[in-house]
Amino acid sequence: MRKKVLFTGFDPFDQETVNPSWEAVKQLNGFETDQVIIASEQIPTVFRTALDTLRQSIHKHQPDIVICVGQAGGRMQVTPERVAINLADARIPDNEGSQPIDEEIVPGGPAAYWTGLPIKRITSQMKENGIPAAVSYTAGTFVCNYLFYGLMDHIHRMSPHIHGGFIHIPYIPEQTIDKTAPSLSLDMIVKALRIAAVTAAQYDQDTKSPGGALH
Ligand code: PCA
Repeated sequence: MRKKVLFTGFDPFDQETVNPSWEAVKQLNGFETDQVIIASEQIPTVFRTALDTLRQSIHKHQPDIVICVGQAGGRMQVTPERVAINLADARIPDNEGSQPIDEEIVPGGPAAYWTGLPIKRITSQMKENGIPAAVSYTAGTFVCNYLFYGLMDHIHRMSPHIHGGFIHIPYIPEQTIDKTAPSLSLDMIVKALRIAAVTAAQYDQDTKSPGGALH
């Protein structure tokens, strides 16, 4: 059966004029194969509003799979995230000026949630298709981790049939003209996300293959 996949991307933050997560996921809106049909929505880089918008998008699209995507400037690879932690600890203010420090996202909630996506399979499929990719074990403590934790909390409490998770992506080249930082082309990022959607639609379970990090 064809699976409905909801992708989300963020609006630009931290003085950037684009966010590659939104640039990429908006290209996937309406994409269909025998296995998937994709819808995309934009999420504000704002604590609290981000989660409200995500919940509304889930309600609107009734997806089988939710993949939230965010920019991780400085990373060299596409990085499916393994774990979301119950901590908001912002180094910079969000797009509406709030900067939570050492706050629990869900007071009294579990310290962490695991991803619900087959991230090792997704990562190896990306690499087989020539895309630099690696599993990540931290989504940070800013709005991306906040959205990821909120997504997993929503799934655990309200919609356990949904498979959900988070993927961080590098800058795109136009963002690095004046920076010493790695980037990946938008085409490659779009291809990586398409692979993630199809792989998540094919497999509920991950493989048990080596892939951990040494540090
Ligand atoms: N990246 C930020 C928030 C929005 C985005 O695209 C993060 O990694 O938290």
